[in-house]
Amino acid sequence: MLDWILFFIVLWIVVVIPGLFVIWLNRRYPEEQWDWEWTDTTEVKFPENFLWGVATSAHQVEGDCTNNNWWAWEHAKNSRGAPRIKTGEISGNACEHWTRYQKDIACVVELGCNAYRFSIEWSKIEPMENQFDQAALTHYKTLIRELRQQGIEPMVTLHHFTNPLWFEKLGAFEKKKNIHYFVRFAEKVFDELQDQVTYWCTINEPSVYATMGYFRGEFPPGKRNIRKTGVVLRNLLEAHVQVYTALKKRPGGKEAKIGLVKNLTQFDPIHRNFLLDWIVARTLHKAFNTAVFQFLKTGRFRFSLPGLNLVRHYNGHAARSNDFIGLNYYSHFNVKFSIRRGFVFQLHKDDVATDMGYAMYPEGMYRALHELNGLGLPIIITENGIADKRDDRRFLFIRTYLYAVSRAIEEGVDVRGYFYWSLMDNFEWAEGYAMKFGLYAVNFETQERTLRTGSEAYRMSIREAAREA
Ligand code: IFM
Repeated sequence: MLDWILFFIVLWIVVVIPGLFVIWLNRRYPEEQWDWEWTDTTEVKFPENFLWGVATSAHQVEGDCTNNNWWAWEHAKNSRGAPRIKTGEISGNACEHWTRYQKDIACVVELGCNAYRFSIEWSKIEPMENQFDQAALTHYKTLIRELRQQGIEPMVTLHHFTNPLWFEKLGAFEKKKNIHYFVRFAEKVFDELQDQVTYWCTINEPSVYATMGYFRGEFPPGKRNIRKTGVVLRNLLEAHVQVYTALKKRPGGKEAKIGLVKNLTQFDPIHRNFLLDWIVARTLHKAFNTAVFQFLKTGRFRFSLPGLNLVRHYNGHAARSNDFIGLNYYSHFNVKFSIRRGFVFQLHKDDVATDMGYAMYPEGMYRALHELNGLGLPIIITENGIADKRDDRRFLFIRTYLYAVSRAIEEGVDVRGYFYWSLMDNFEWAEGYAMKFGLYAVNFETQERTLRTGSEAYRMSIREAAREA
């Protein structure tokens, strides 16, 4: 008798309860898959006054960013003597956007866009601690004036992955006590530009900065420490709240629209009937995505792994620290539990891969928008794009992703704008120049820009949306 009772207890613990849990997980987190053969991607509708933009960041396009942590990283070698950038390249002159910005604005106009997102290079504005370079500030003022003259709305990012060398040497965002340096820089830039700029992104992709620099070690400072990853993420979020609060108090603060830019990556289990794959997928989703959304919603930050509470934090102002939320959406990973490595990513056999290795999955954009809608904030898609050297997927990418955005809007999600990444090919961080994200191809010998065939989809979509509105 006792044997039977034991047998049933074990059966419940090992089979029935996990089985019921897996059924619940499947219902709660479906992996949306649309039938694209029967989908008319031209059936789209966008609100009036929608921001149609393209995005870049300073280090990736300007050239000569010699005074920041990335420049140092590009010139360093790893412990095996290999270059830090996979291709062995350095950012160097990049797209020479610093001097060629007028021609680049002409490209933005040619696309039919009404907005341009770019970042301010902190190391050029504040090359030494508390020494500000007025000429560099004037450069950005001129860029903004030119944009406005062409009817293009500027959107400024204050932090896009790079730190001045002096800040990096102080420990950058590893240390909470360093946050005030970033707040001071943000205030300085805001005071100079606020009369010409409405849209401000505080920090670009905090989870990517923390994960790539402190967990995977592929971005500077190349560390691999899970607790530190959580600490850096916490400090970046805290820096966002402090910058928001400080800017709101300054002249022009009330009128400005200030938000954090969050990259949302979708994680789904490879085997939807296998609990361990589910645990891996949900854990990654929580650490990479939900931890940030929870903080922005409730002020409570909790960075944890199953059975391991790594970092906790609370800031009561966090829930009121965004006028909009920026969404960068690129990727979808199917994950599988691995005894040796914890988890591995895997593409489905039917997936169309981008050159970055991850799959094209427009349904993921739709899911991301619905998830973000829970924050109750206007959403601006601050980045979305494809690395496609052969230019044989870009057209489809643009059409299907815009369809997904339109479908979410139709269902009530408050999306105010879409910025394609990127205006032109540029320095793709650890991947060097190999990844071609540009609507314009760049010949790095001659600096000539050429509109790619697939990019026509974006021009067409903007034109059609204007006709409909
Ligand atoms: O190039 C990057 C950008 O700097 C941040 N978001 C993702 C892009 C493509 O990987």
